[in-house]
Amino acid sequence: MGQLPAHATPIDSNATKATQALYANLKKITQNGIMFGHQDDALYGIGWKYDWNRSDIKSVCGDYPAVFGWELGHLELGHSNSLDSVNFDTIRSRIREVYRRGAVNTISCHFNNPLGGTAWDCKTTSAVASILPSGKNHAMYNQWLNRLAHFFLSLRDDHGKLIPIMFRPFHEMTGGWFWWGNQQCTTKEYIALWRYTVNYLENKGVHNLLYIYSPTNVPTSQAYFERYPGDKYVDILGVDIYQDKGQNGPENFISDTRRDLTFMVQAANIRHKVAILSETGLYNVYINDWWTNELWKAIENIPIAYVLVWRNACAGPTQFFAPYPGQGSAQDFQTLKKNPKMIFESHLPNMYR
Ligand code: BMA
Repeated sequence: MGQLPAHATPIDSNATKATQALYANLKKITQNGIMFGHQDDALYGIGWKYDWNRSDIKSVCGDYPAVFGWELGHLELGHSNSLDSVNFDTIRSRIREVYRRGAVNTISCHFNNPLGGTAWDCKTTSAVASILPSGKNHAMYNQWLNRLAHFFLSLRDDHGKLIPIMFRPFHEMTGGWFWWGNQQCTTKEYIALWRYTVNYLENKGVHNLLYIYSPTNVPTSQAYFERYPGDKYVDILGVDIYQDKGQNGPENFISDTRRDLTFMVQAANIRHKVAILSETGLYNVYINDWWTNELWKAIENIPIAYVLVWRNACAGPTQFFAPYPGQGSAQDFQTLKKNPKMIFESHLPNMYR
């Protein structure tokens, strides 16, 4: 442990001042409570799309989330729209708006399979190897990263300063449903891909990122850290755990989440990192008191910086993880909002100083 810094500093020694401040403040905020986050909150919701300043969360409880999630899948291909059909210029301008208001941004990437197909295309076990330095698609991967770097470097505030982003690539790697999953590549390949990606972006001058490692529901700390790229390559320890009707029913959801977050917080304290619940939710929130009776019970008294629920899709099959006006769990969400330990945008201290 001798080489670890005495306090939380980003892995990127050239991280911008605002990025360093965000990191220290993520650690600090755990003393006050847990920030609430929502994926694609500022882009669309149930029955609307791209309305400026609109948010299903705000419509229900009067305040914006403190953390806003965004998705960049298909940016790697050079497309102008994401895999969820959102224009990347729109995403950029909304990120700026969120930053202007003082809230925090996090980005995920469902990159297409470099051997063909979507992120969920898992037929091959050579996709990761194909983009590593000796792989046949290596040059193409560099091109993907160039596009990503270009986007990150275009995220600037009104004074031209870079906007800090919590970046969450290659998530849920302890599952087998993405081409970077544990059935699709070896641990060695996964770690090589992660480290290559971090080094490449840093070398391209991208210094506004905090990197999130986010496995999915795992039984032990050992399983959690199986594919960990190392303390020099990860800033934030996350985990993705959803509630569902099967194995992850209410009891298991609460106990599994508490189990994982508890060992993650312990590890984060020892390693001078930050712990979060990077993705959670109950598909279409069909339990009306899910917020206070299940989500809150899964995180209560555990010092994580934030919890983020997945998106409220405005197109395609009904898919939502946050309430909207009139939705069955909206009232219970208002109760959660009153919990002084849940932090929404208007309660945030300055996160960038
Ligand atoms: C998934 C689903 C998909 C979506 C993807 C990326 O979990 O919500 O519909 O395309 O995330 O946002």
